[in-house]
Amino acid sequence: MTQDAQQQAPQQEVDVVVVGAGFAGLHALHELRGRGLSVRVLEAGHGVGGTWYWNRYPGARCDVESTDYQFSFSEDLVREWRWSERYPRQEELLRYLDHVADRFDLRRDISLGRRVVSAVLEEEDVTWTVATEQGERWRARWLIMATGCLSVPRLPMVPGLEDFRGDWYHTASWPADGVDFTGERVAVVGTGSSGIQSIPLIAEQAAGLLVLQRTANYSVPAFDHELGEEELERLQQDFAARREFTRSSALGLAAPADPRSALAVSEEERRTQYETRWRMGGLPMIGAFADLMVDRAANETAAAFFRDKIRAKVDDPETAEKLLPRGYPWGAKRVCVDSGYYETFNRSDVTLIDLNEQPLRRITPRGVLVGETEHEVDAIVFATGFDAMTGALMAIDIRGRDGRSLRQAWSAGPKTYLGLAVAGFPGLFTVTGPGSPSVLSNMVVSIEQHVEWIADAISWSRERGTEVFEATQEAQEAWVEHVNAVADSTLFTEANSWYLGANVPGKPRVFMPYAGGVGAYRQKCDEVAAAGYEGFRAVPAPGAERRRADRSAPVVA
Ligand code: N01
Repeated sequence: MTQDAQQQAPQQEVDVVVVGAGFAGLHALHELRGRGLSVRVLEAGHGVGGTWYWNRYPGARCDVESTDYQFSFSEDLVREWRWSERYPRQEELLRYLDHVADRFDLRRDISLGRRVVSAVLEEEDVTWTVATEQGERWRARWLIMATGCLSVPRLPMVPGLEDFRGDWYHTASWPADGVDFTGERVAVVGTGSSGIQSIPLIAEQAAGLLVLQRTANYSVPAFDHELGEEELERLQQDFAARREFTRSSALGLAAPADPRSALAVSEEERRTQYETRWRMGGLPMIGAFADLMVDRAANETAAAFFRDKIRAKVDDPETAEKLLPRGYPWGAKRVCVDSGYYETFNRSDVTLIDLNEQPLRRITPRGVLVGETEHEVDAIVFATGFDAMTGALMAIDIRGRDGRSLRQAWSAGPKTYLGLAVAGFPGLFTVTGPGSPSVLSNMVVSIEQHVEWIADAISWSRERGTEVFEATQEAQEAWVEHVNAVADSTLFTEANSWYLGANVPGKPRVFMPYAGGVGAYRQKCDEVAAAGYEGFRAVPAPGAERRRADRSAPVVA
């Protein structure tokens, strides 16, 4: 639809427009509706679920344990939902989110298949007009961008894809009815979390698999298992205490981080600690010692442990050497969690190609040209990641004060106050935005904290008759400086990761998430609220008094 046609489209009015119906959007709708606000959720997908709606590739599952990766806002929901495995599969997460949408009668306020293309502030009465590609326009005082951090898939800039005669897929926009690779020769490009999860399963099905690796990653085994009745019962009973713990933890995970330095213990003790954490499976490895992400020597002890593990798992020493991560600190790229990834390279029908030795030059009609060799394949899977954290926001033409766009405001990298608000964009909030712990944390814990904080802020503002508030430039500058200072004190900035936007050509190199920890961040947000939303200024919104008088009694969902 053209911009002119969009401007002509009839307008509907609500208190809040929420963009996205994943974990964040669903929770925002439930929370705000419960406070008596009218809400419309606009979702591009044809179902709810966000990341779990799109990422249907084989082996897709969460690397946070199921009991910790669920909503806590309803004790009944926690009691009712029976997780089947330690790490939830995509199908189960999607079923869970569908259940949440039904259980809390959320669907009546969600419009599916609506891609938001613009959000324009009308400064005079401080309202947002949000337009969809499908031709609707919604007006709202408040705009909540629950657009996800990893929701804009990236294809590599390799020539020739349009000539490829086989089928190709991106892990993050996988066909809903699945793909059958039986009898096919398949190439997977990319060895981040999505590649590492899908490669073992694709290898099992395909007639042959080529793995095209540019950067080897550190991966820890999941040691996944089905949850028996007894274990599930115990986890459910412990849920409240676990969640309380995660809220003040560094990463939003239930496994306590060890406060010791990796360098303060003997080699034997260190080895025992790594071995214990390794056997716990999954992300608790990150908390093995306190200084792994701030001290290069400490970090190297973890890297060496991983190298030994990889060598022990892979039969062919040459392949094992290629799989060893090099040139960046352990953990500076997202640590992956796998089930049988390294072991897959012991199969005779799986070949690892190191693109550092020979580059991927082009896609040909019959396959991939690596160096001077053409490898014929029937299908290509791109596990090549996302335009992370800012991609979904930049894809929308968001215009704040003086018609200034978010793209302009963030041309040198994202700038936010607390990862929640942007100066010059009154009434707009981002959930798990840049400048908040976000992708460095258990997303559900961070999403809940953000949604509840935003809902409190909106309630507070409405009670005072201001209706809208806006981050000040000074508060934003100070927060950005703090976020950068914390990042600079870590090893995160030493890898070319998507945390820094390094995977997207031309994207400003800025470390986007806040590395100060979930607990410390929550405390800061709470202090800001307790001080009357320090760093925000009230924006008088004409019509606020009238609108409040018109409002019907709160609806309790
Ligand atoms: O994406 P990635 P992802 N030629 O960006 C390679 C979350 N997640 O979808 O590192 C060749 O990590 C690229 O190589 P390099 C999780 O937060 C979670 O796997 O740029 N290769 C890299 O190997 C995760 O971190 C879960 O050198 C190219 C890969 O593609 C995030 O999503 C599961 C290339 C991309 O890896 C993103 O993970 C899945 C090119 N031109 C995802 N361009 C769980 O919960 C890129 N690559 C478990």
